[in-house]
Amino acid sequence: MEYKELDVNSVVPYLKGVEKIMNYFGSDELEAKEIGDGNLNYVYLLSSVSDSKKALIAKQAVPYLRCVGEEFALGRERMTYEIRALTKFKEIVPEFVPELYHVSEDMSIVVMQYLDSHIILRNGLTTKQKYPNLSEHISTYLASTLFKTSSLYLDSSQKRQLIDEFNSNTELCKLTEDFVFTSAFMEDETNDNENVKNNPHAKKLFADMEFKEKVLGLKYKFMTNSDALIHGDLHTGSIMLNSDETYVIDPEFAFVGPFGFDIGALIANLVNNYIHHTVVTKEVNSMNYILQTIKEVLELFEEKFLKLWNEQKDSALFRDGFVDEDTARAFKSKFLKQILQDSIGYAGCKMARRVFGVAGVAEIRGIEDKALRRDAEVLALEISREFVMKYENINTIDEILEIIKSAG
Ligand code: ADP
Ligand code: SR1
Ligand code: MG
Repeated sequence: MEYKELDVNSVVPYLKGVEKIMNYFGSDELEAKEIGDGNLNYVYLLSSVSDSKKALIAKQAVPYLRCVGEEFALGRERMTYEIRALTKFKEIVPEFVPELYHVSEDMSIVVMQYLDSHIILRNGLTTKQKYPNLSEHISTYLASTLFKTSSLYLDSSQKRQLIDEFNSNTELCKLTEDFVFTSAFMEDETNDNENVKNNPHAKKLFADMEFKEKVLGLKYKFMTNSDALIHGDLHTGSIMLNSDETYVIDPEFAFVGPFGFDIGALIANLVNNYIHHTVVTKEVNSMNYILQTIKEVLELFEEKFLKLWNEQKDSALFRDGFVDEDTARAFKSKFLKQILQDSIGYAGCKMARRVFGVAGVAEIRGIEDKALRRDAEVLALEISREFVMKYENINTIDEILEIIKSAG
């Protein structure tokens, strides 16, 4: 089928032509609403007029970047990678990935389970919600997806096949190279230039060569480390949950990249939320909950990743009997410390890019009071700088928490 950009009217007739969707809705009359709040794509909620509980989500990529407009061309092939990643992650951690009903690379569309009783984690945290299973679920998601797509689990040819399947996601990797590691740290037309103009903090950041040198090192690792299949955009807007269930959506930036990148994205966005509560709501309970979540996620990730590794005898890297137990233990411990350190380096870049770069986060850019917004930005810049300058020397999770708590 030839690609056609859908809208709220044409999405229904298109989906009526898909057998599996029709089996789901039967003869019900359907209605569609566009509910996308992301930066890139269109998301339609398709529901039965007579029974609103019968509903699905259709997400289509358009050949441009939605948050900028049609003048910013962007290949719709990103949906091909989202489909592949959803499918792969569904194999590994089915409980954390929505059910897929229909995918079409030609139409750059995926139709999936409507998460009707789940909300975006960012919004939940901002409104002071607590999620008893979040750390447990997301640490399992991270440990399983990262370990089982790495050379610590796959054999050499499986790993190369995975790279072949994902590593032509060129345009979205380039978006990250540009927007996470570059433009937000220098004068650039895509920045939030209203805020950059006459802003001493922007001037200081753009001139901070020590910081930018470290960012270059992290960007280089991002471009060259092919550790595991990563989600690639695991901020708190890519997690939908309630008190029982957690789902990870939107893996269109997926590619075989560095272990620490998804962990770093999550930590960065949790810290941004912590900053919001510090500056705006002054809700100590929420701040403590976020700190505790960061600690639990990092601790549980290490524990679960190591457990998976200890259960795996042969892989592209390890051959049973190659080293003795003490050597293996020491190697693994050093390896995990490196993942922790890199995660914090990436977290620093990801926090700092949200201050002046394109696509800010609601917790900071959405603060209406200008003075409070400036306070939040300064705090974000302080923590991100500490993360980026110190990441190579971080030894414990407590040191990370100390950086966050002592800022300001
Ligand atoms: P983008 O790729 O443009 O960032 P997302 O995949 O993040 O788009 O989706 C945008 C929004 O659509 C989400 O923030 C969420 O509100 C909604 N959404 C996406 N997938 C689902 C789903 N399966 N169930 C319910 N809502 C969803
Ligand atoms: C202009 S691209 C903006 C951002 O949106 C996505 O969610 C990614 O984080 C990307 O960097
Ligand atoms: Mg997206």
